[in-house]
Amino acid sequence: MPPGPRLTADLEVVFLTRVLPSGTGQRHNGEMSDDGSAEAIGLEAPEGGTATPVSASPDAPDPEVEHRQRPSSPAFRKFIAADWAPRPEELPAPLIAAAFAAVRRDQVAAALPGERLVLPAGEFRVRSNDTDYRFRPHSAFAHLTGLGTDREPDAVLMIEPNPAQGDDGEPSTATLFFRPRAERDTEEFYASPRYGELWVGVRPSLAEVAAETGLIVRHLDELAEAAAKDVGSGDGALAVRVVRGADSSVEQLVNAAREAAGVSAEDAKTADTELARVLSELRLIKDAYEIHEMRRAIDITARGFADIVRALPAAMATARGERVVETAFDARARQEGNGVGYDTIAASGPHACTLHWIRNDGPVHSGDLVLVDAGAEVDSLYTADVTRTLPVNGRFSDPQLKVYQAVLDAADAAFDVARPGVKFSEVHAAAMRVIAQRMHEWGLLPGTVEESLDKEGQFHRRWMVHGTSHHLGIDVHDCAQARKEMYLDAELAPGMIFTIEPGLYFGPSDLLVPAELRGIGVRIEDDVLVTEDGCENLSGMLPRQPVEIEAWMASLRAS
Ligand SMILES: [Mn+2]
Repeated sequence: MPPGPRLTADLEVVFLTRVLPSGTGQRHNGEMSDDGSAEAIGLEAPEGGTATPVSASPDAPDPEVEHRQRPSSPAFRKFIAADWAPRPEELPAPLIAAAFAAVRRDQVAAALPGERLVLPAGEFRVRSNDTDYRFRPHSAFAHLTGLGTDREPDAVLMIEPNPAQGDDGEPSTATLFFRPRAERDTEEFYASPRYGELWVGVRPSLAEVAAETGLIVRHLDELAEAAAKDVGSGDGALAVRVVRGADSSVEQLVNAAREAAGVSAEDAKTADTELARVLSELRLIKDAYEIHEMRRAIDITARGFADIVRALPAAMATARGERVVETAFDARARQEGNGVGYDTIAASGPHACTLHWIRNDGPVHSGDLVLVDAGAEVDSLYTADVTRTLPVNGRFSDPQLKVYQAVLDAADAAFDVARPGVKFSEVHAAAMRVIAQRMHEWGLLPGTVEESLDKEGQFHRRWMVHGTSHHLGIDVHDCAQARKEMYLDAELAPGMIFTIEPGLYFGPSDLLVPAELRGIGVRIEDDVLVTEDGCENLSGMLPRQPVEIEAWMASLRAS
């Protein structure tokens, strides 16, 4: 997906995120059509629907209480607790990620020595009323524990100085606090929709998670005391930092301990920001496990794009064809991975000019291009991020080809410079030079190429407001808290993985561009691994050249 506002702000492009006001450029959008009127679907509009105030009565019954229908008699509780087979005694094997996570924890502890670092997995987020979103752990937590998929809600990783340090002990120790499964004689077992075994399945025991992660494990109930112990800023006291934004109750716990120790809110915030930076910069260079997982995510993604091509006839045959495209990919991502790493952009026709078009409710017409920006996330939570812009009927028209080739040339220019020692920002600059040249050749720029490339110009960016590249990994926009000197101004190094994703977007109402180009949006996005002497296009198995795309689409449709 296109880099978000944070990075583009660094690129000194401040006129982002909505290129088009809501509602423009959606000529195919089915909403608000005559057929959707109340009369057309046989409904009569209610009268006077604007003036009836509805106020909540203070005496209204609590629906949470009123609607519960779970049995709770002592006889029932005794009955449901009995006659279950014993738990398996065998412990699970260590996670492959566990050894890599241990090395990463040592790196974090070395960067902030002698401190307590608190990393929440996160809490359930409410989708509506009593229904939660599917749980995904915070990326820093996943990175430093090796736990992925939906593990473990409410858990907290704590890294702190080892009390045995000096007696040949490790300098730091890491403890995982989490909520182990409750036994069958508890109310949780049968009555808790969030944690109960009969609701969400058997959750792990302390011993099982210890075996998987190699971490010291403790019950979540012990967290509050452990997090606050010896916190302070004076001699012999311990500084503590917390990852913010993951779990408000853990944040409150840490903040209360710091406040009691006389740490100002401002100093606490500064300390936490620095922790976020350290954790973000730790992920700039991927280790062997991470590269392996990225390859898996990209392989699944490539298969998902083939599924999309096969689904295009079905997409053309229905009113909301973009949904057919989206769900074809979604099926592959869910079946082979954890899901999509971000909401798929399935943008047909002029919708391609809306950078984050994720409503995906438009039609897919023969003769249009469909821009699909999608990435599968594997169970370890590493995600691909790939975009292909495909001719719906299998053949590019001349105007489409003209735009596509310009974007491809920009991408190739970026690939040509991507190697160790080159600055991250130079990859973007290489792509932007091509875009500016083409816009000049097409007579769209108010001045010369150099005037447009100048910081005070940037006129070509009207048609590509997003950046060319972002780091990619366990977050789709990975390492986003890294300092500028470690990101945009840093030299590329082996093990970095980032996107190259130039685009051109000629909005349907853009009066500056020739009519034949209006409504055409193209992005080509690949995932790139920096090697010792250059770079590898990890998503290169998906065709990029127009003739290759046409041949690939034809072969998929023939099979
Ligand atoms: Mn991207």
